[in-house]
Amino acid sequence: MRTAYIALGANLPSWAGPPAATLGAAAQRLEEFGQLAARSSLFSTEPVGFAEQPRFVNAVVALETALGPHDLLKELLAIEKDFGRDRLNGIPNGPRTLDLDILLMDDLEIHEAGLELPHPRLHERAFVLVPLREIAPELRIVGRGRTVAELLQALHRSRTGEANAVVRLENDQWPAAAQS
Ligand code: PH2
Ligand code: MG
Ligand code: MG
Repeated sequence: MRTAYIALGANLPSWAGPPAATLGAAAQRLEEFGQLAARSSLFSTEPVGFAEQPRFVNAVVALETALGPHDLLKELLAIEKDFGRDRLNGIPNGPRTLDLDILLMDDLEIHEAGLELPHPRLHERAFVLVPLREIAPELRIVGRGRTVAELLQALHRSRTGEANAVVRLENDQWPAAAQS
């Protein structure tokens, strides 16, 4: 078994409902491929990379799975598609019904066109690091030699006041639970 940390994000409604509902339904789909060992809270986050779009809802889950990274990626892309993700007409970093990114899988390092592990922009994205810190603050990121908490601290030091950038949401439909 491997542990994959997966980032979930959405800022357009899907057939499942608004972004928070999509994330809930997508997390449920992930359980087809293993066990959800932890899930962060949901966060409302400022769009990064392309400003003129709605705020995102983001979260991170830990999935214990027997799948290898390539098979897991294939399943994530299929789930994105089921929730209406249109990769052909989408703008890079633009609005989407669902984005599922593998952030890390144990200490695997992969550098391929369609799959990079750890995720190459993980350390510069508060919308990833804040939820990831909730469930795995002491997790050391292979290749960066730092823990999630340390990376987030470094990111905060390098940025000026973005008070609104990542805001925790209350949601009864989303059973957030840290790793035990
Ligand atoms: N995803 C992107 C680009 N920008 N911004 C936020 N806040 N959340 C995201 O999930 C996100 C983004 C590309 O995948
Ligand atoms: Mg992404
Ligand atoms: Mg993606």
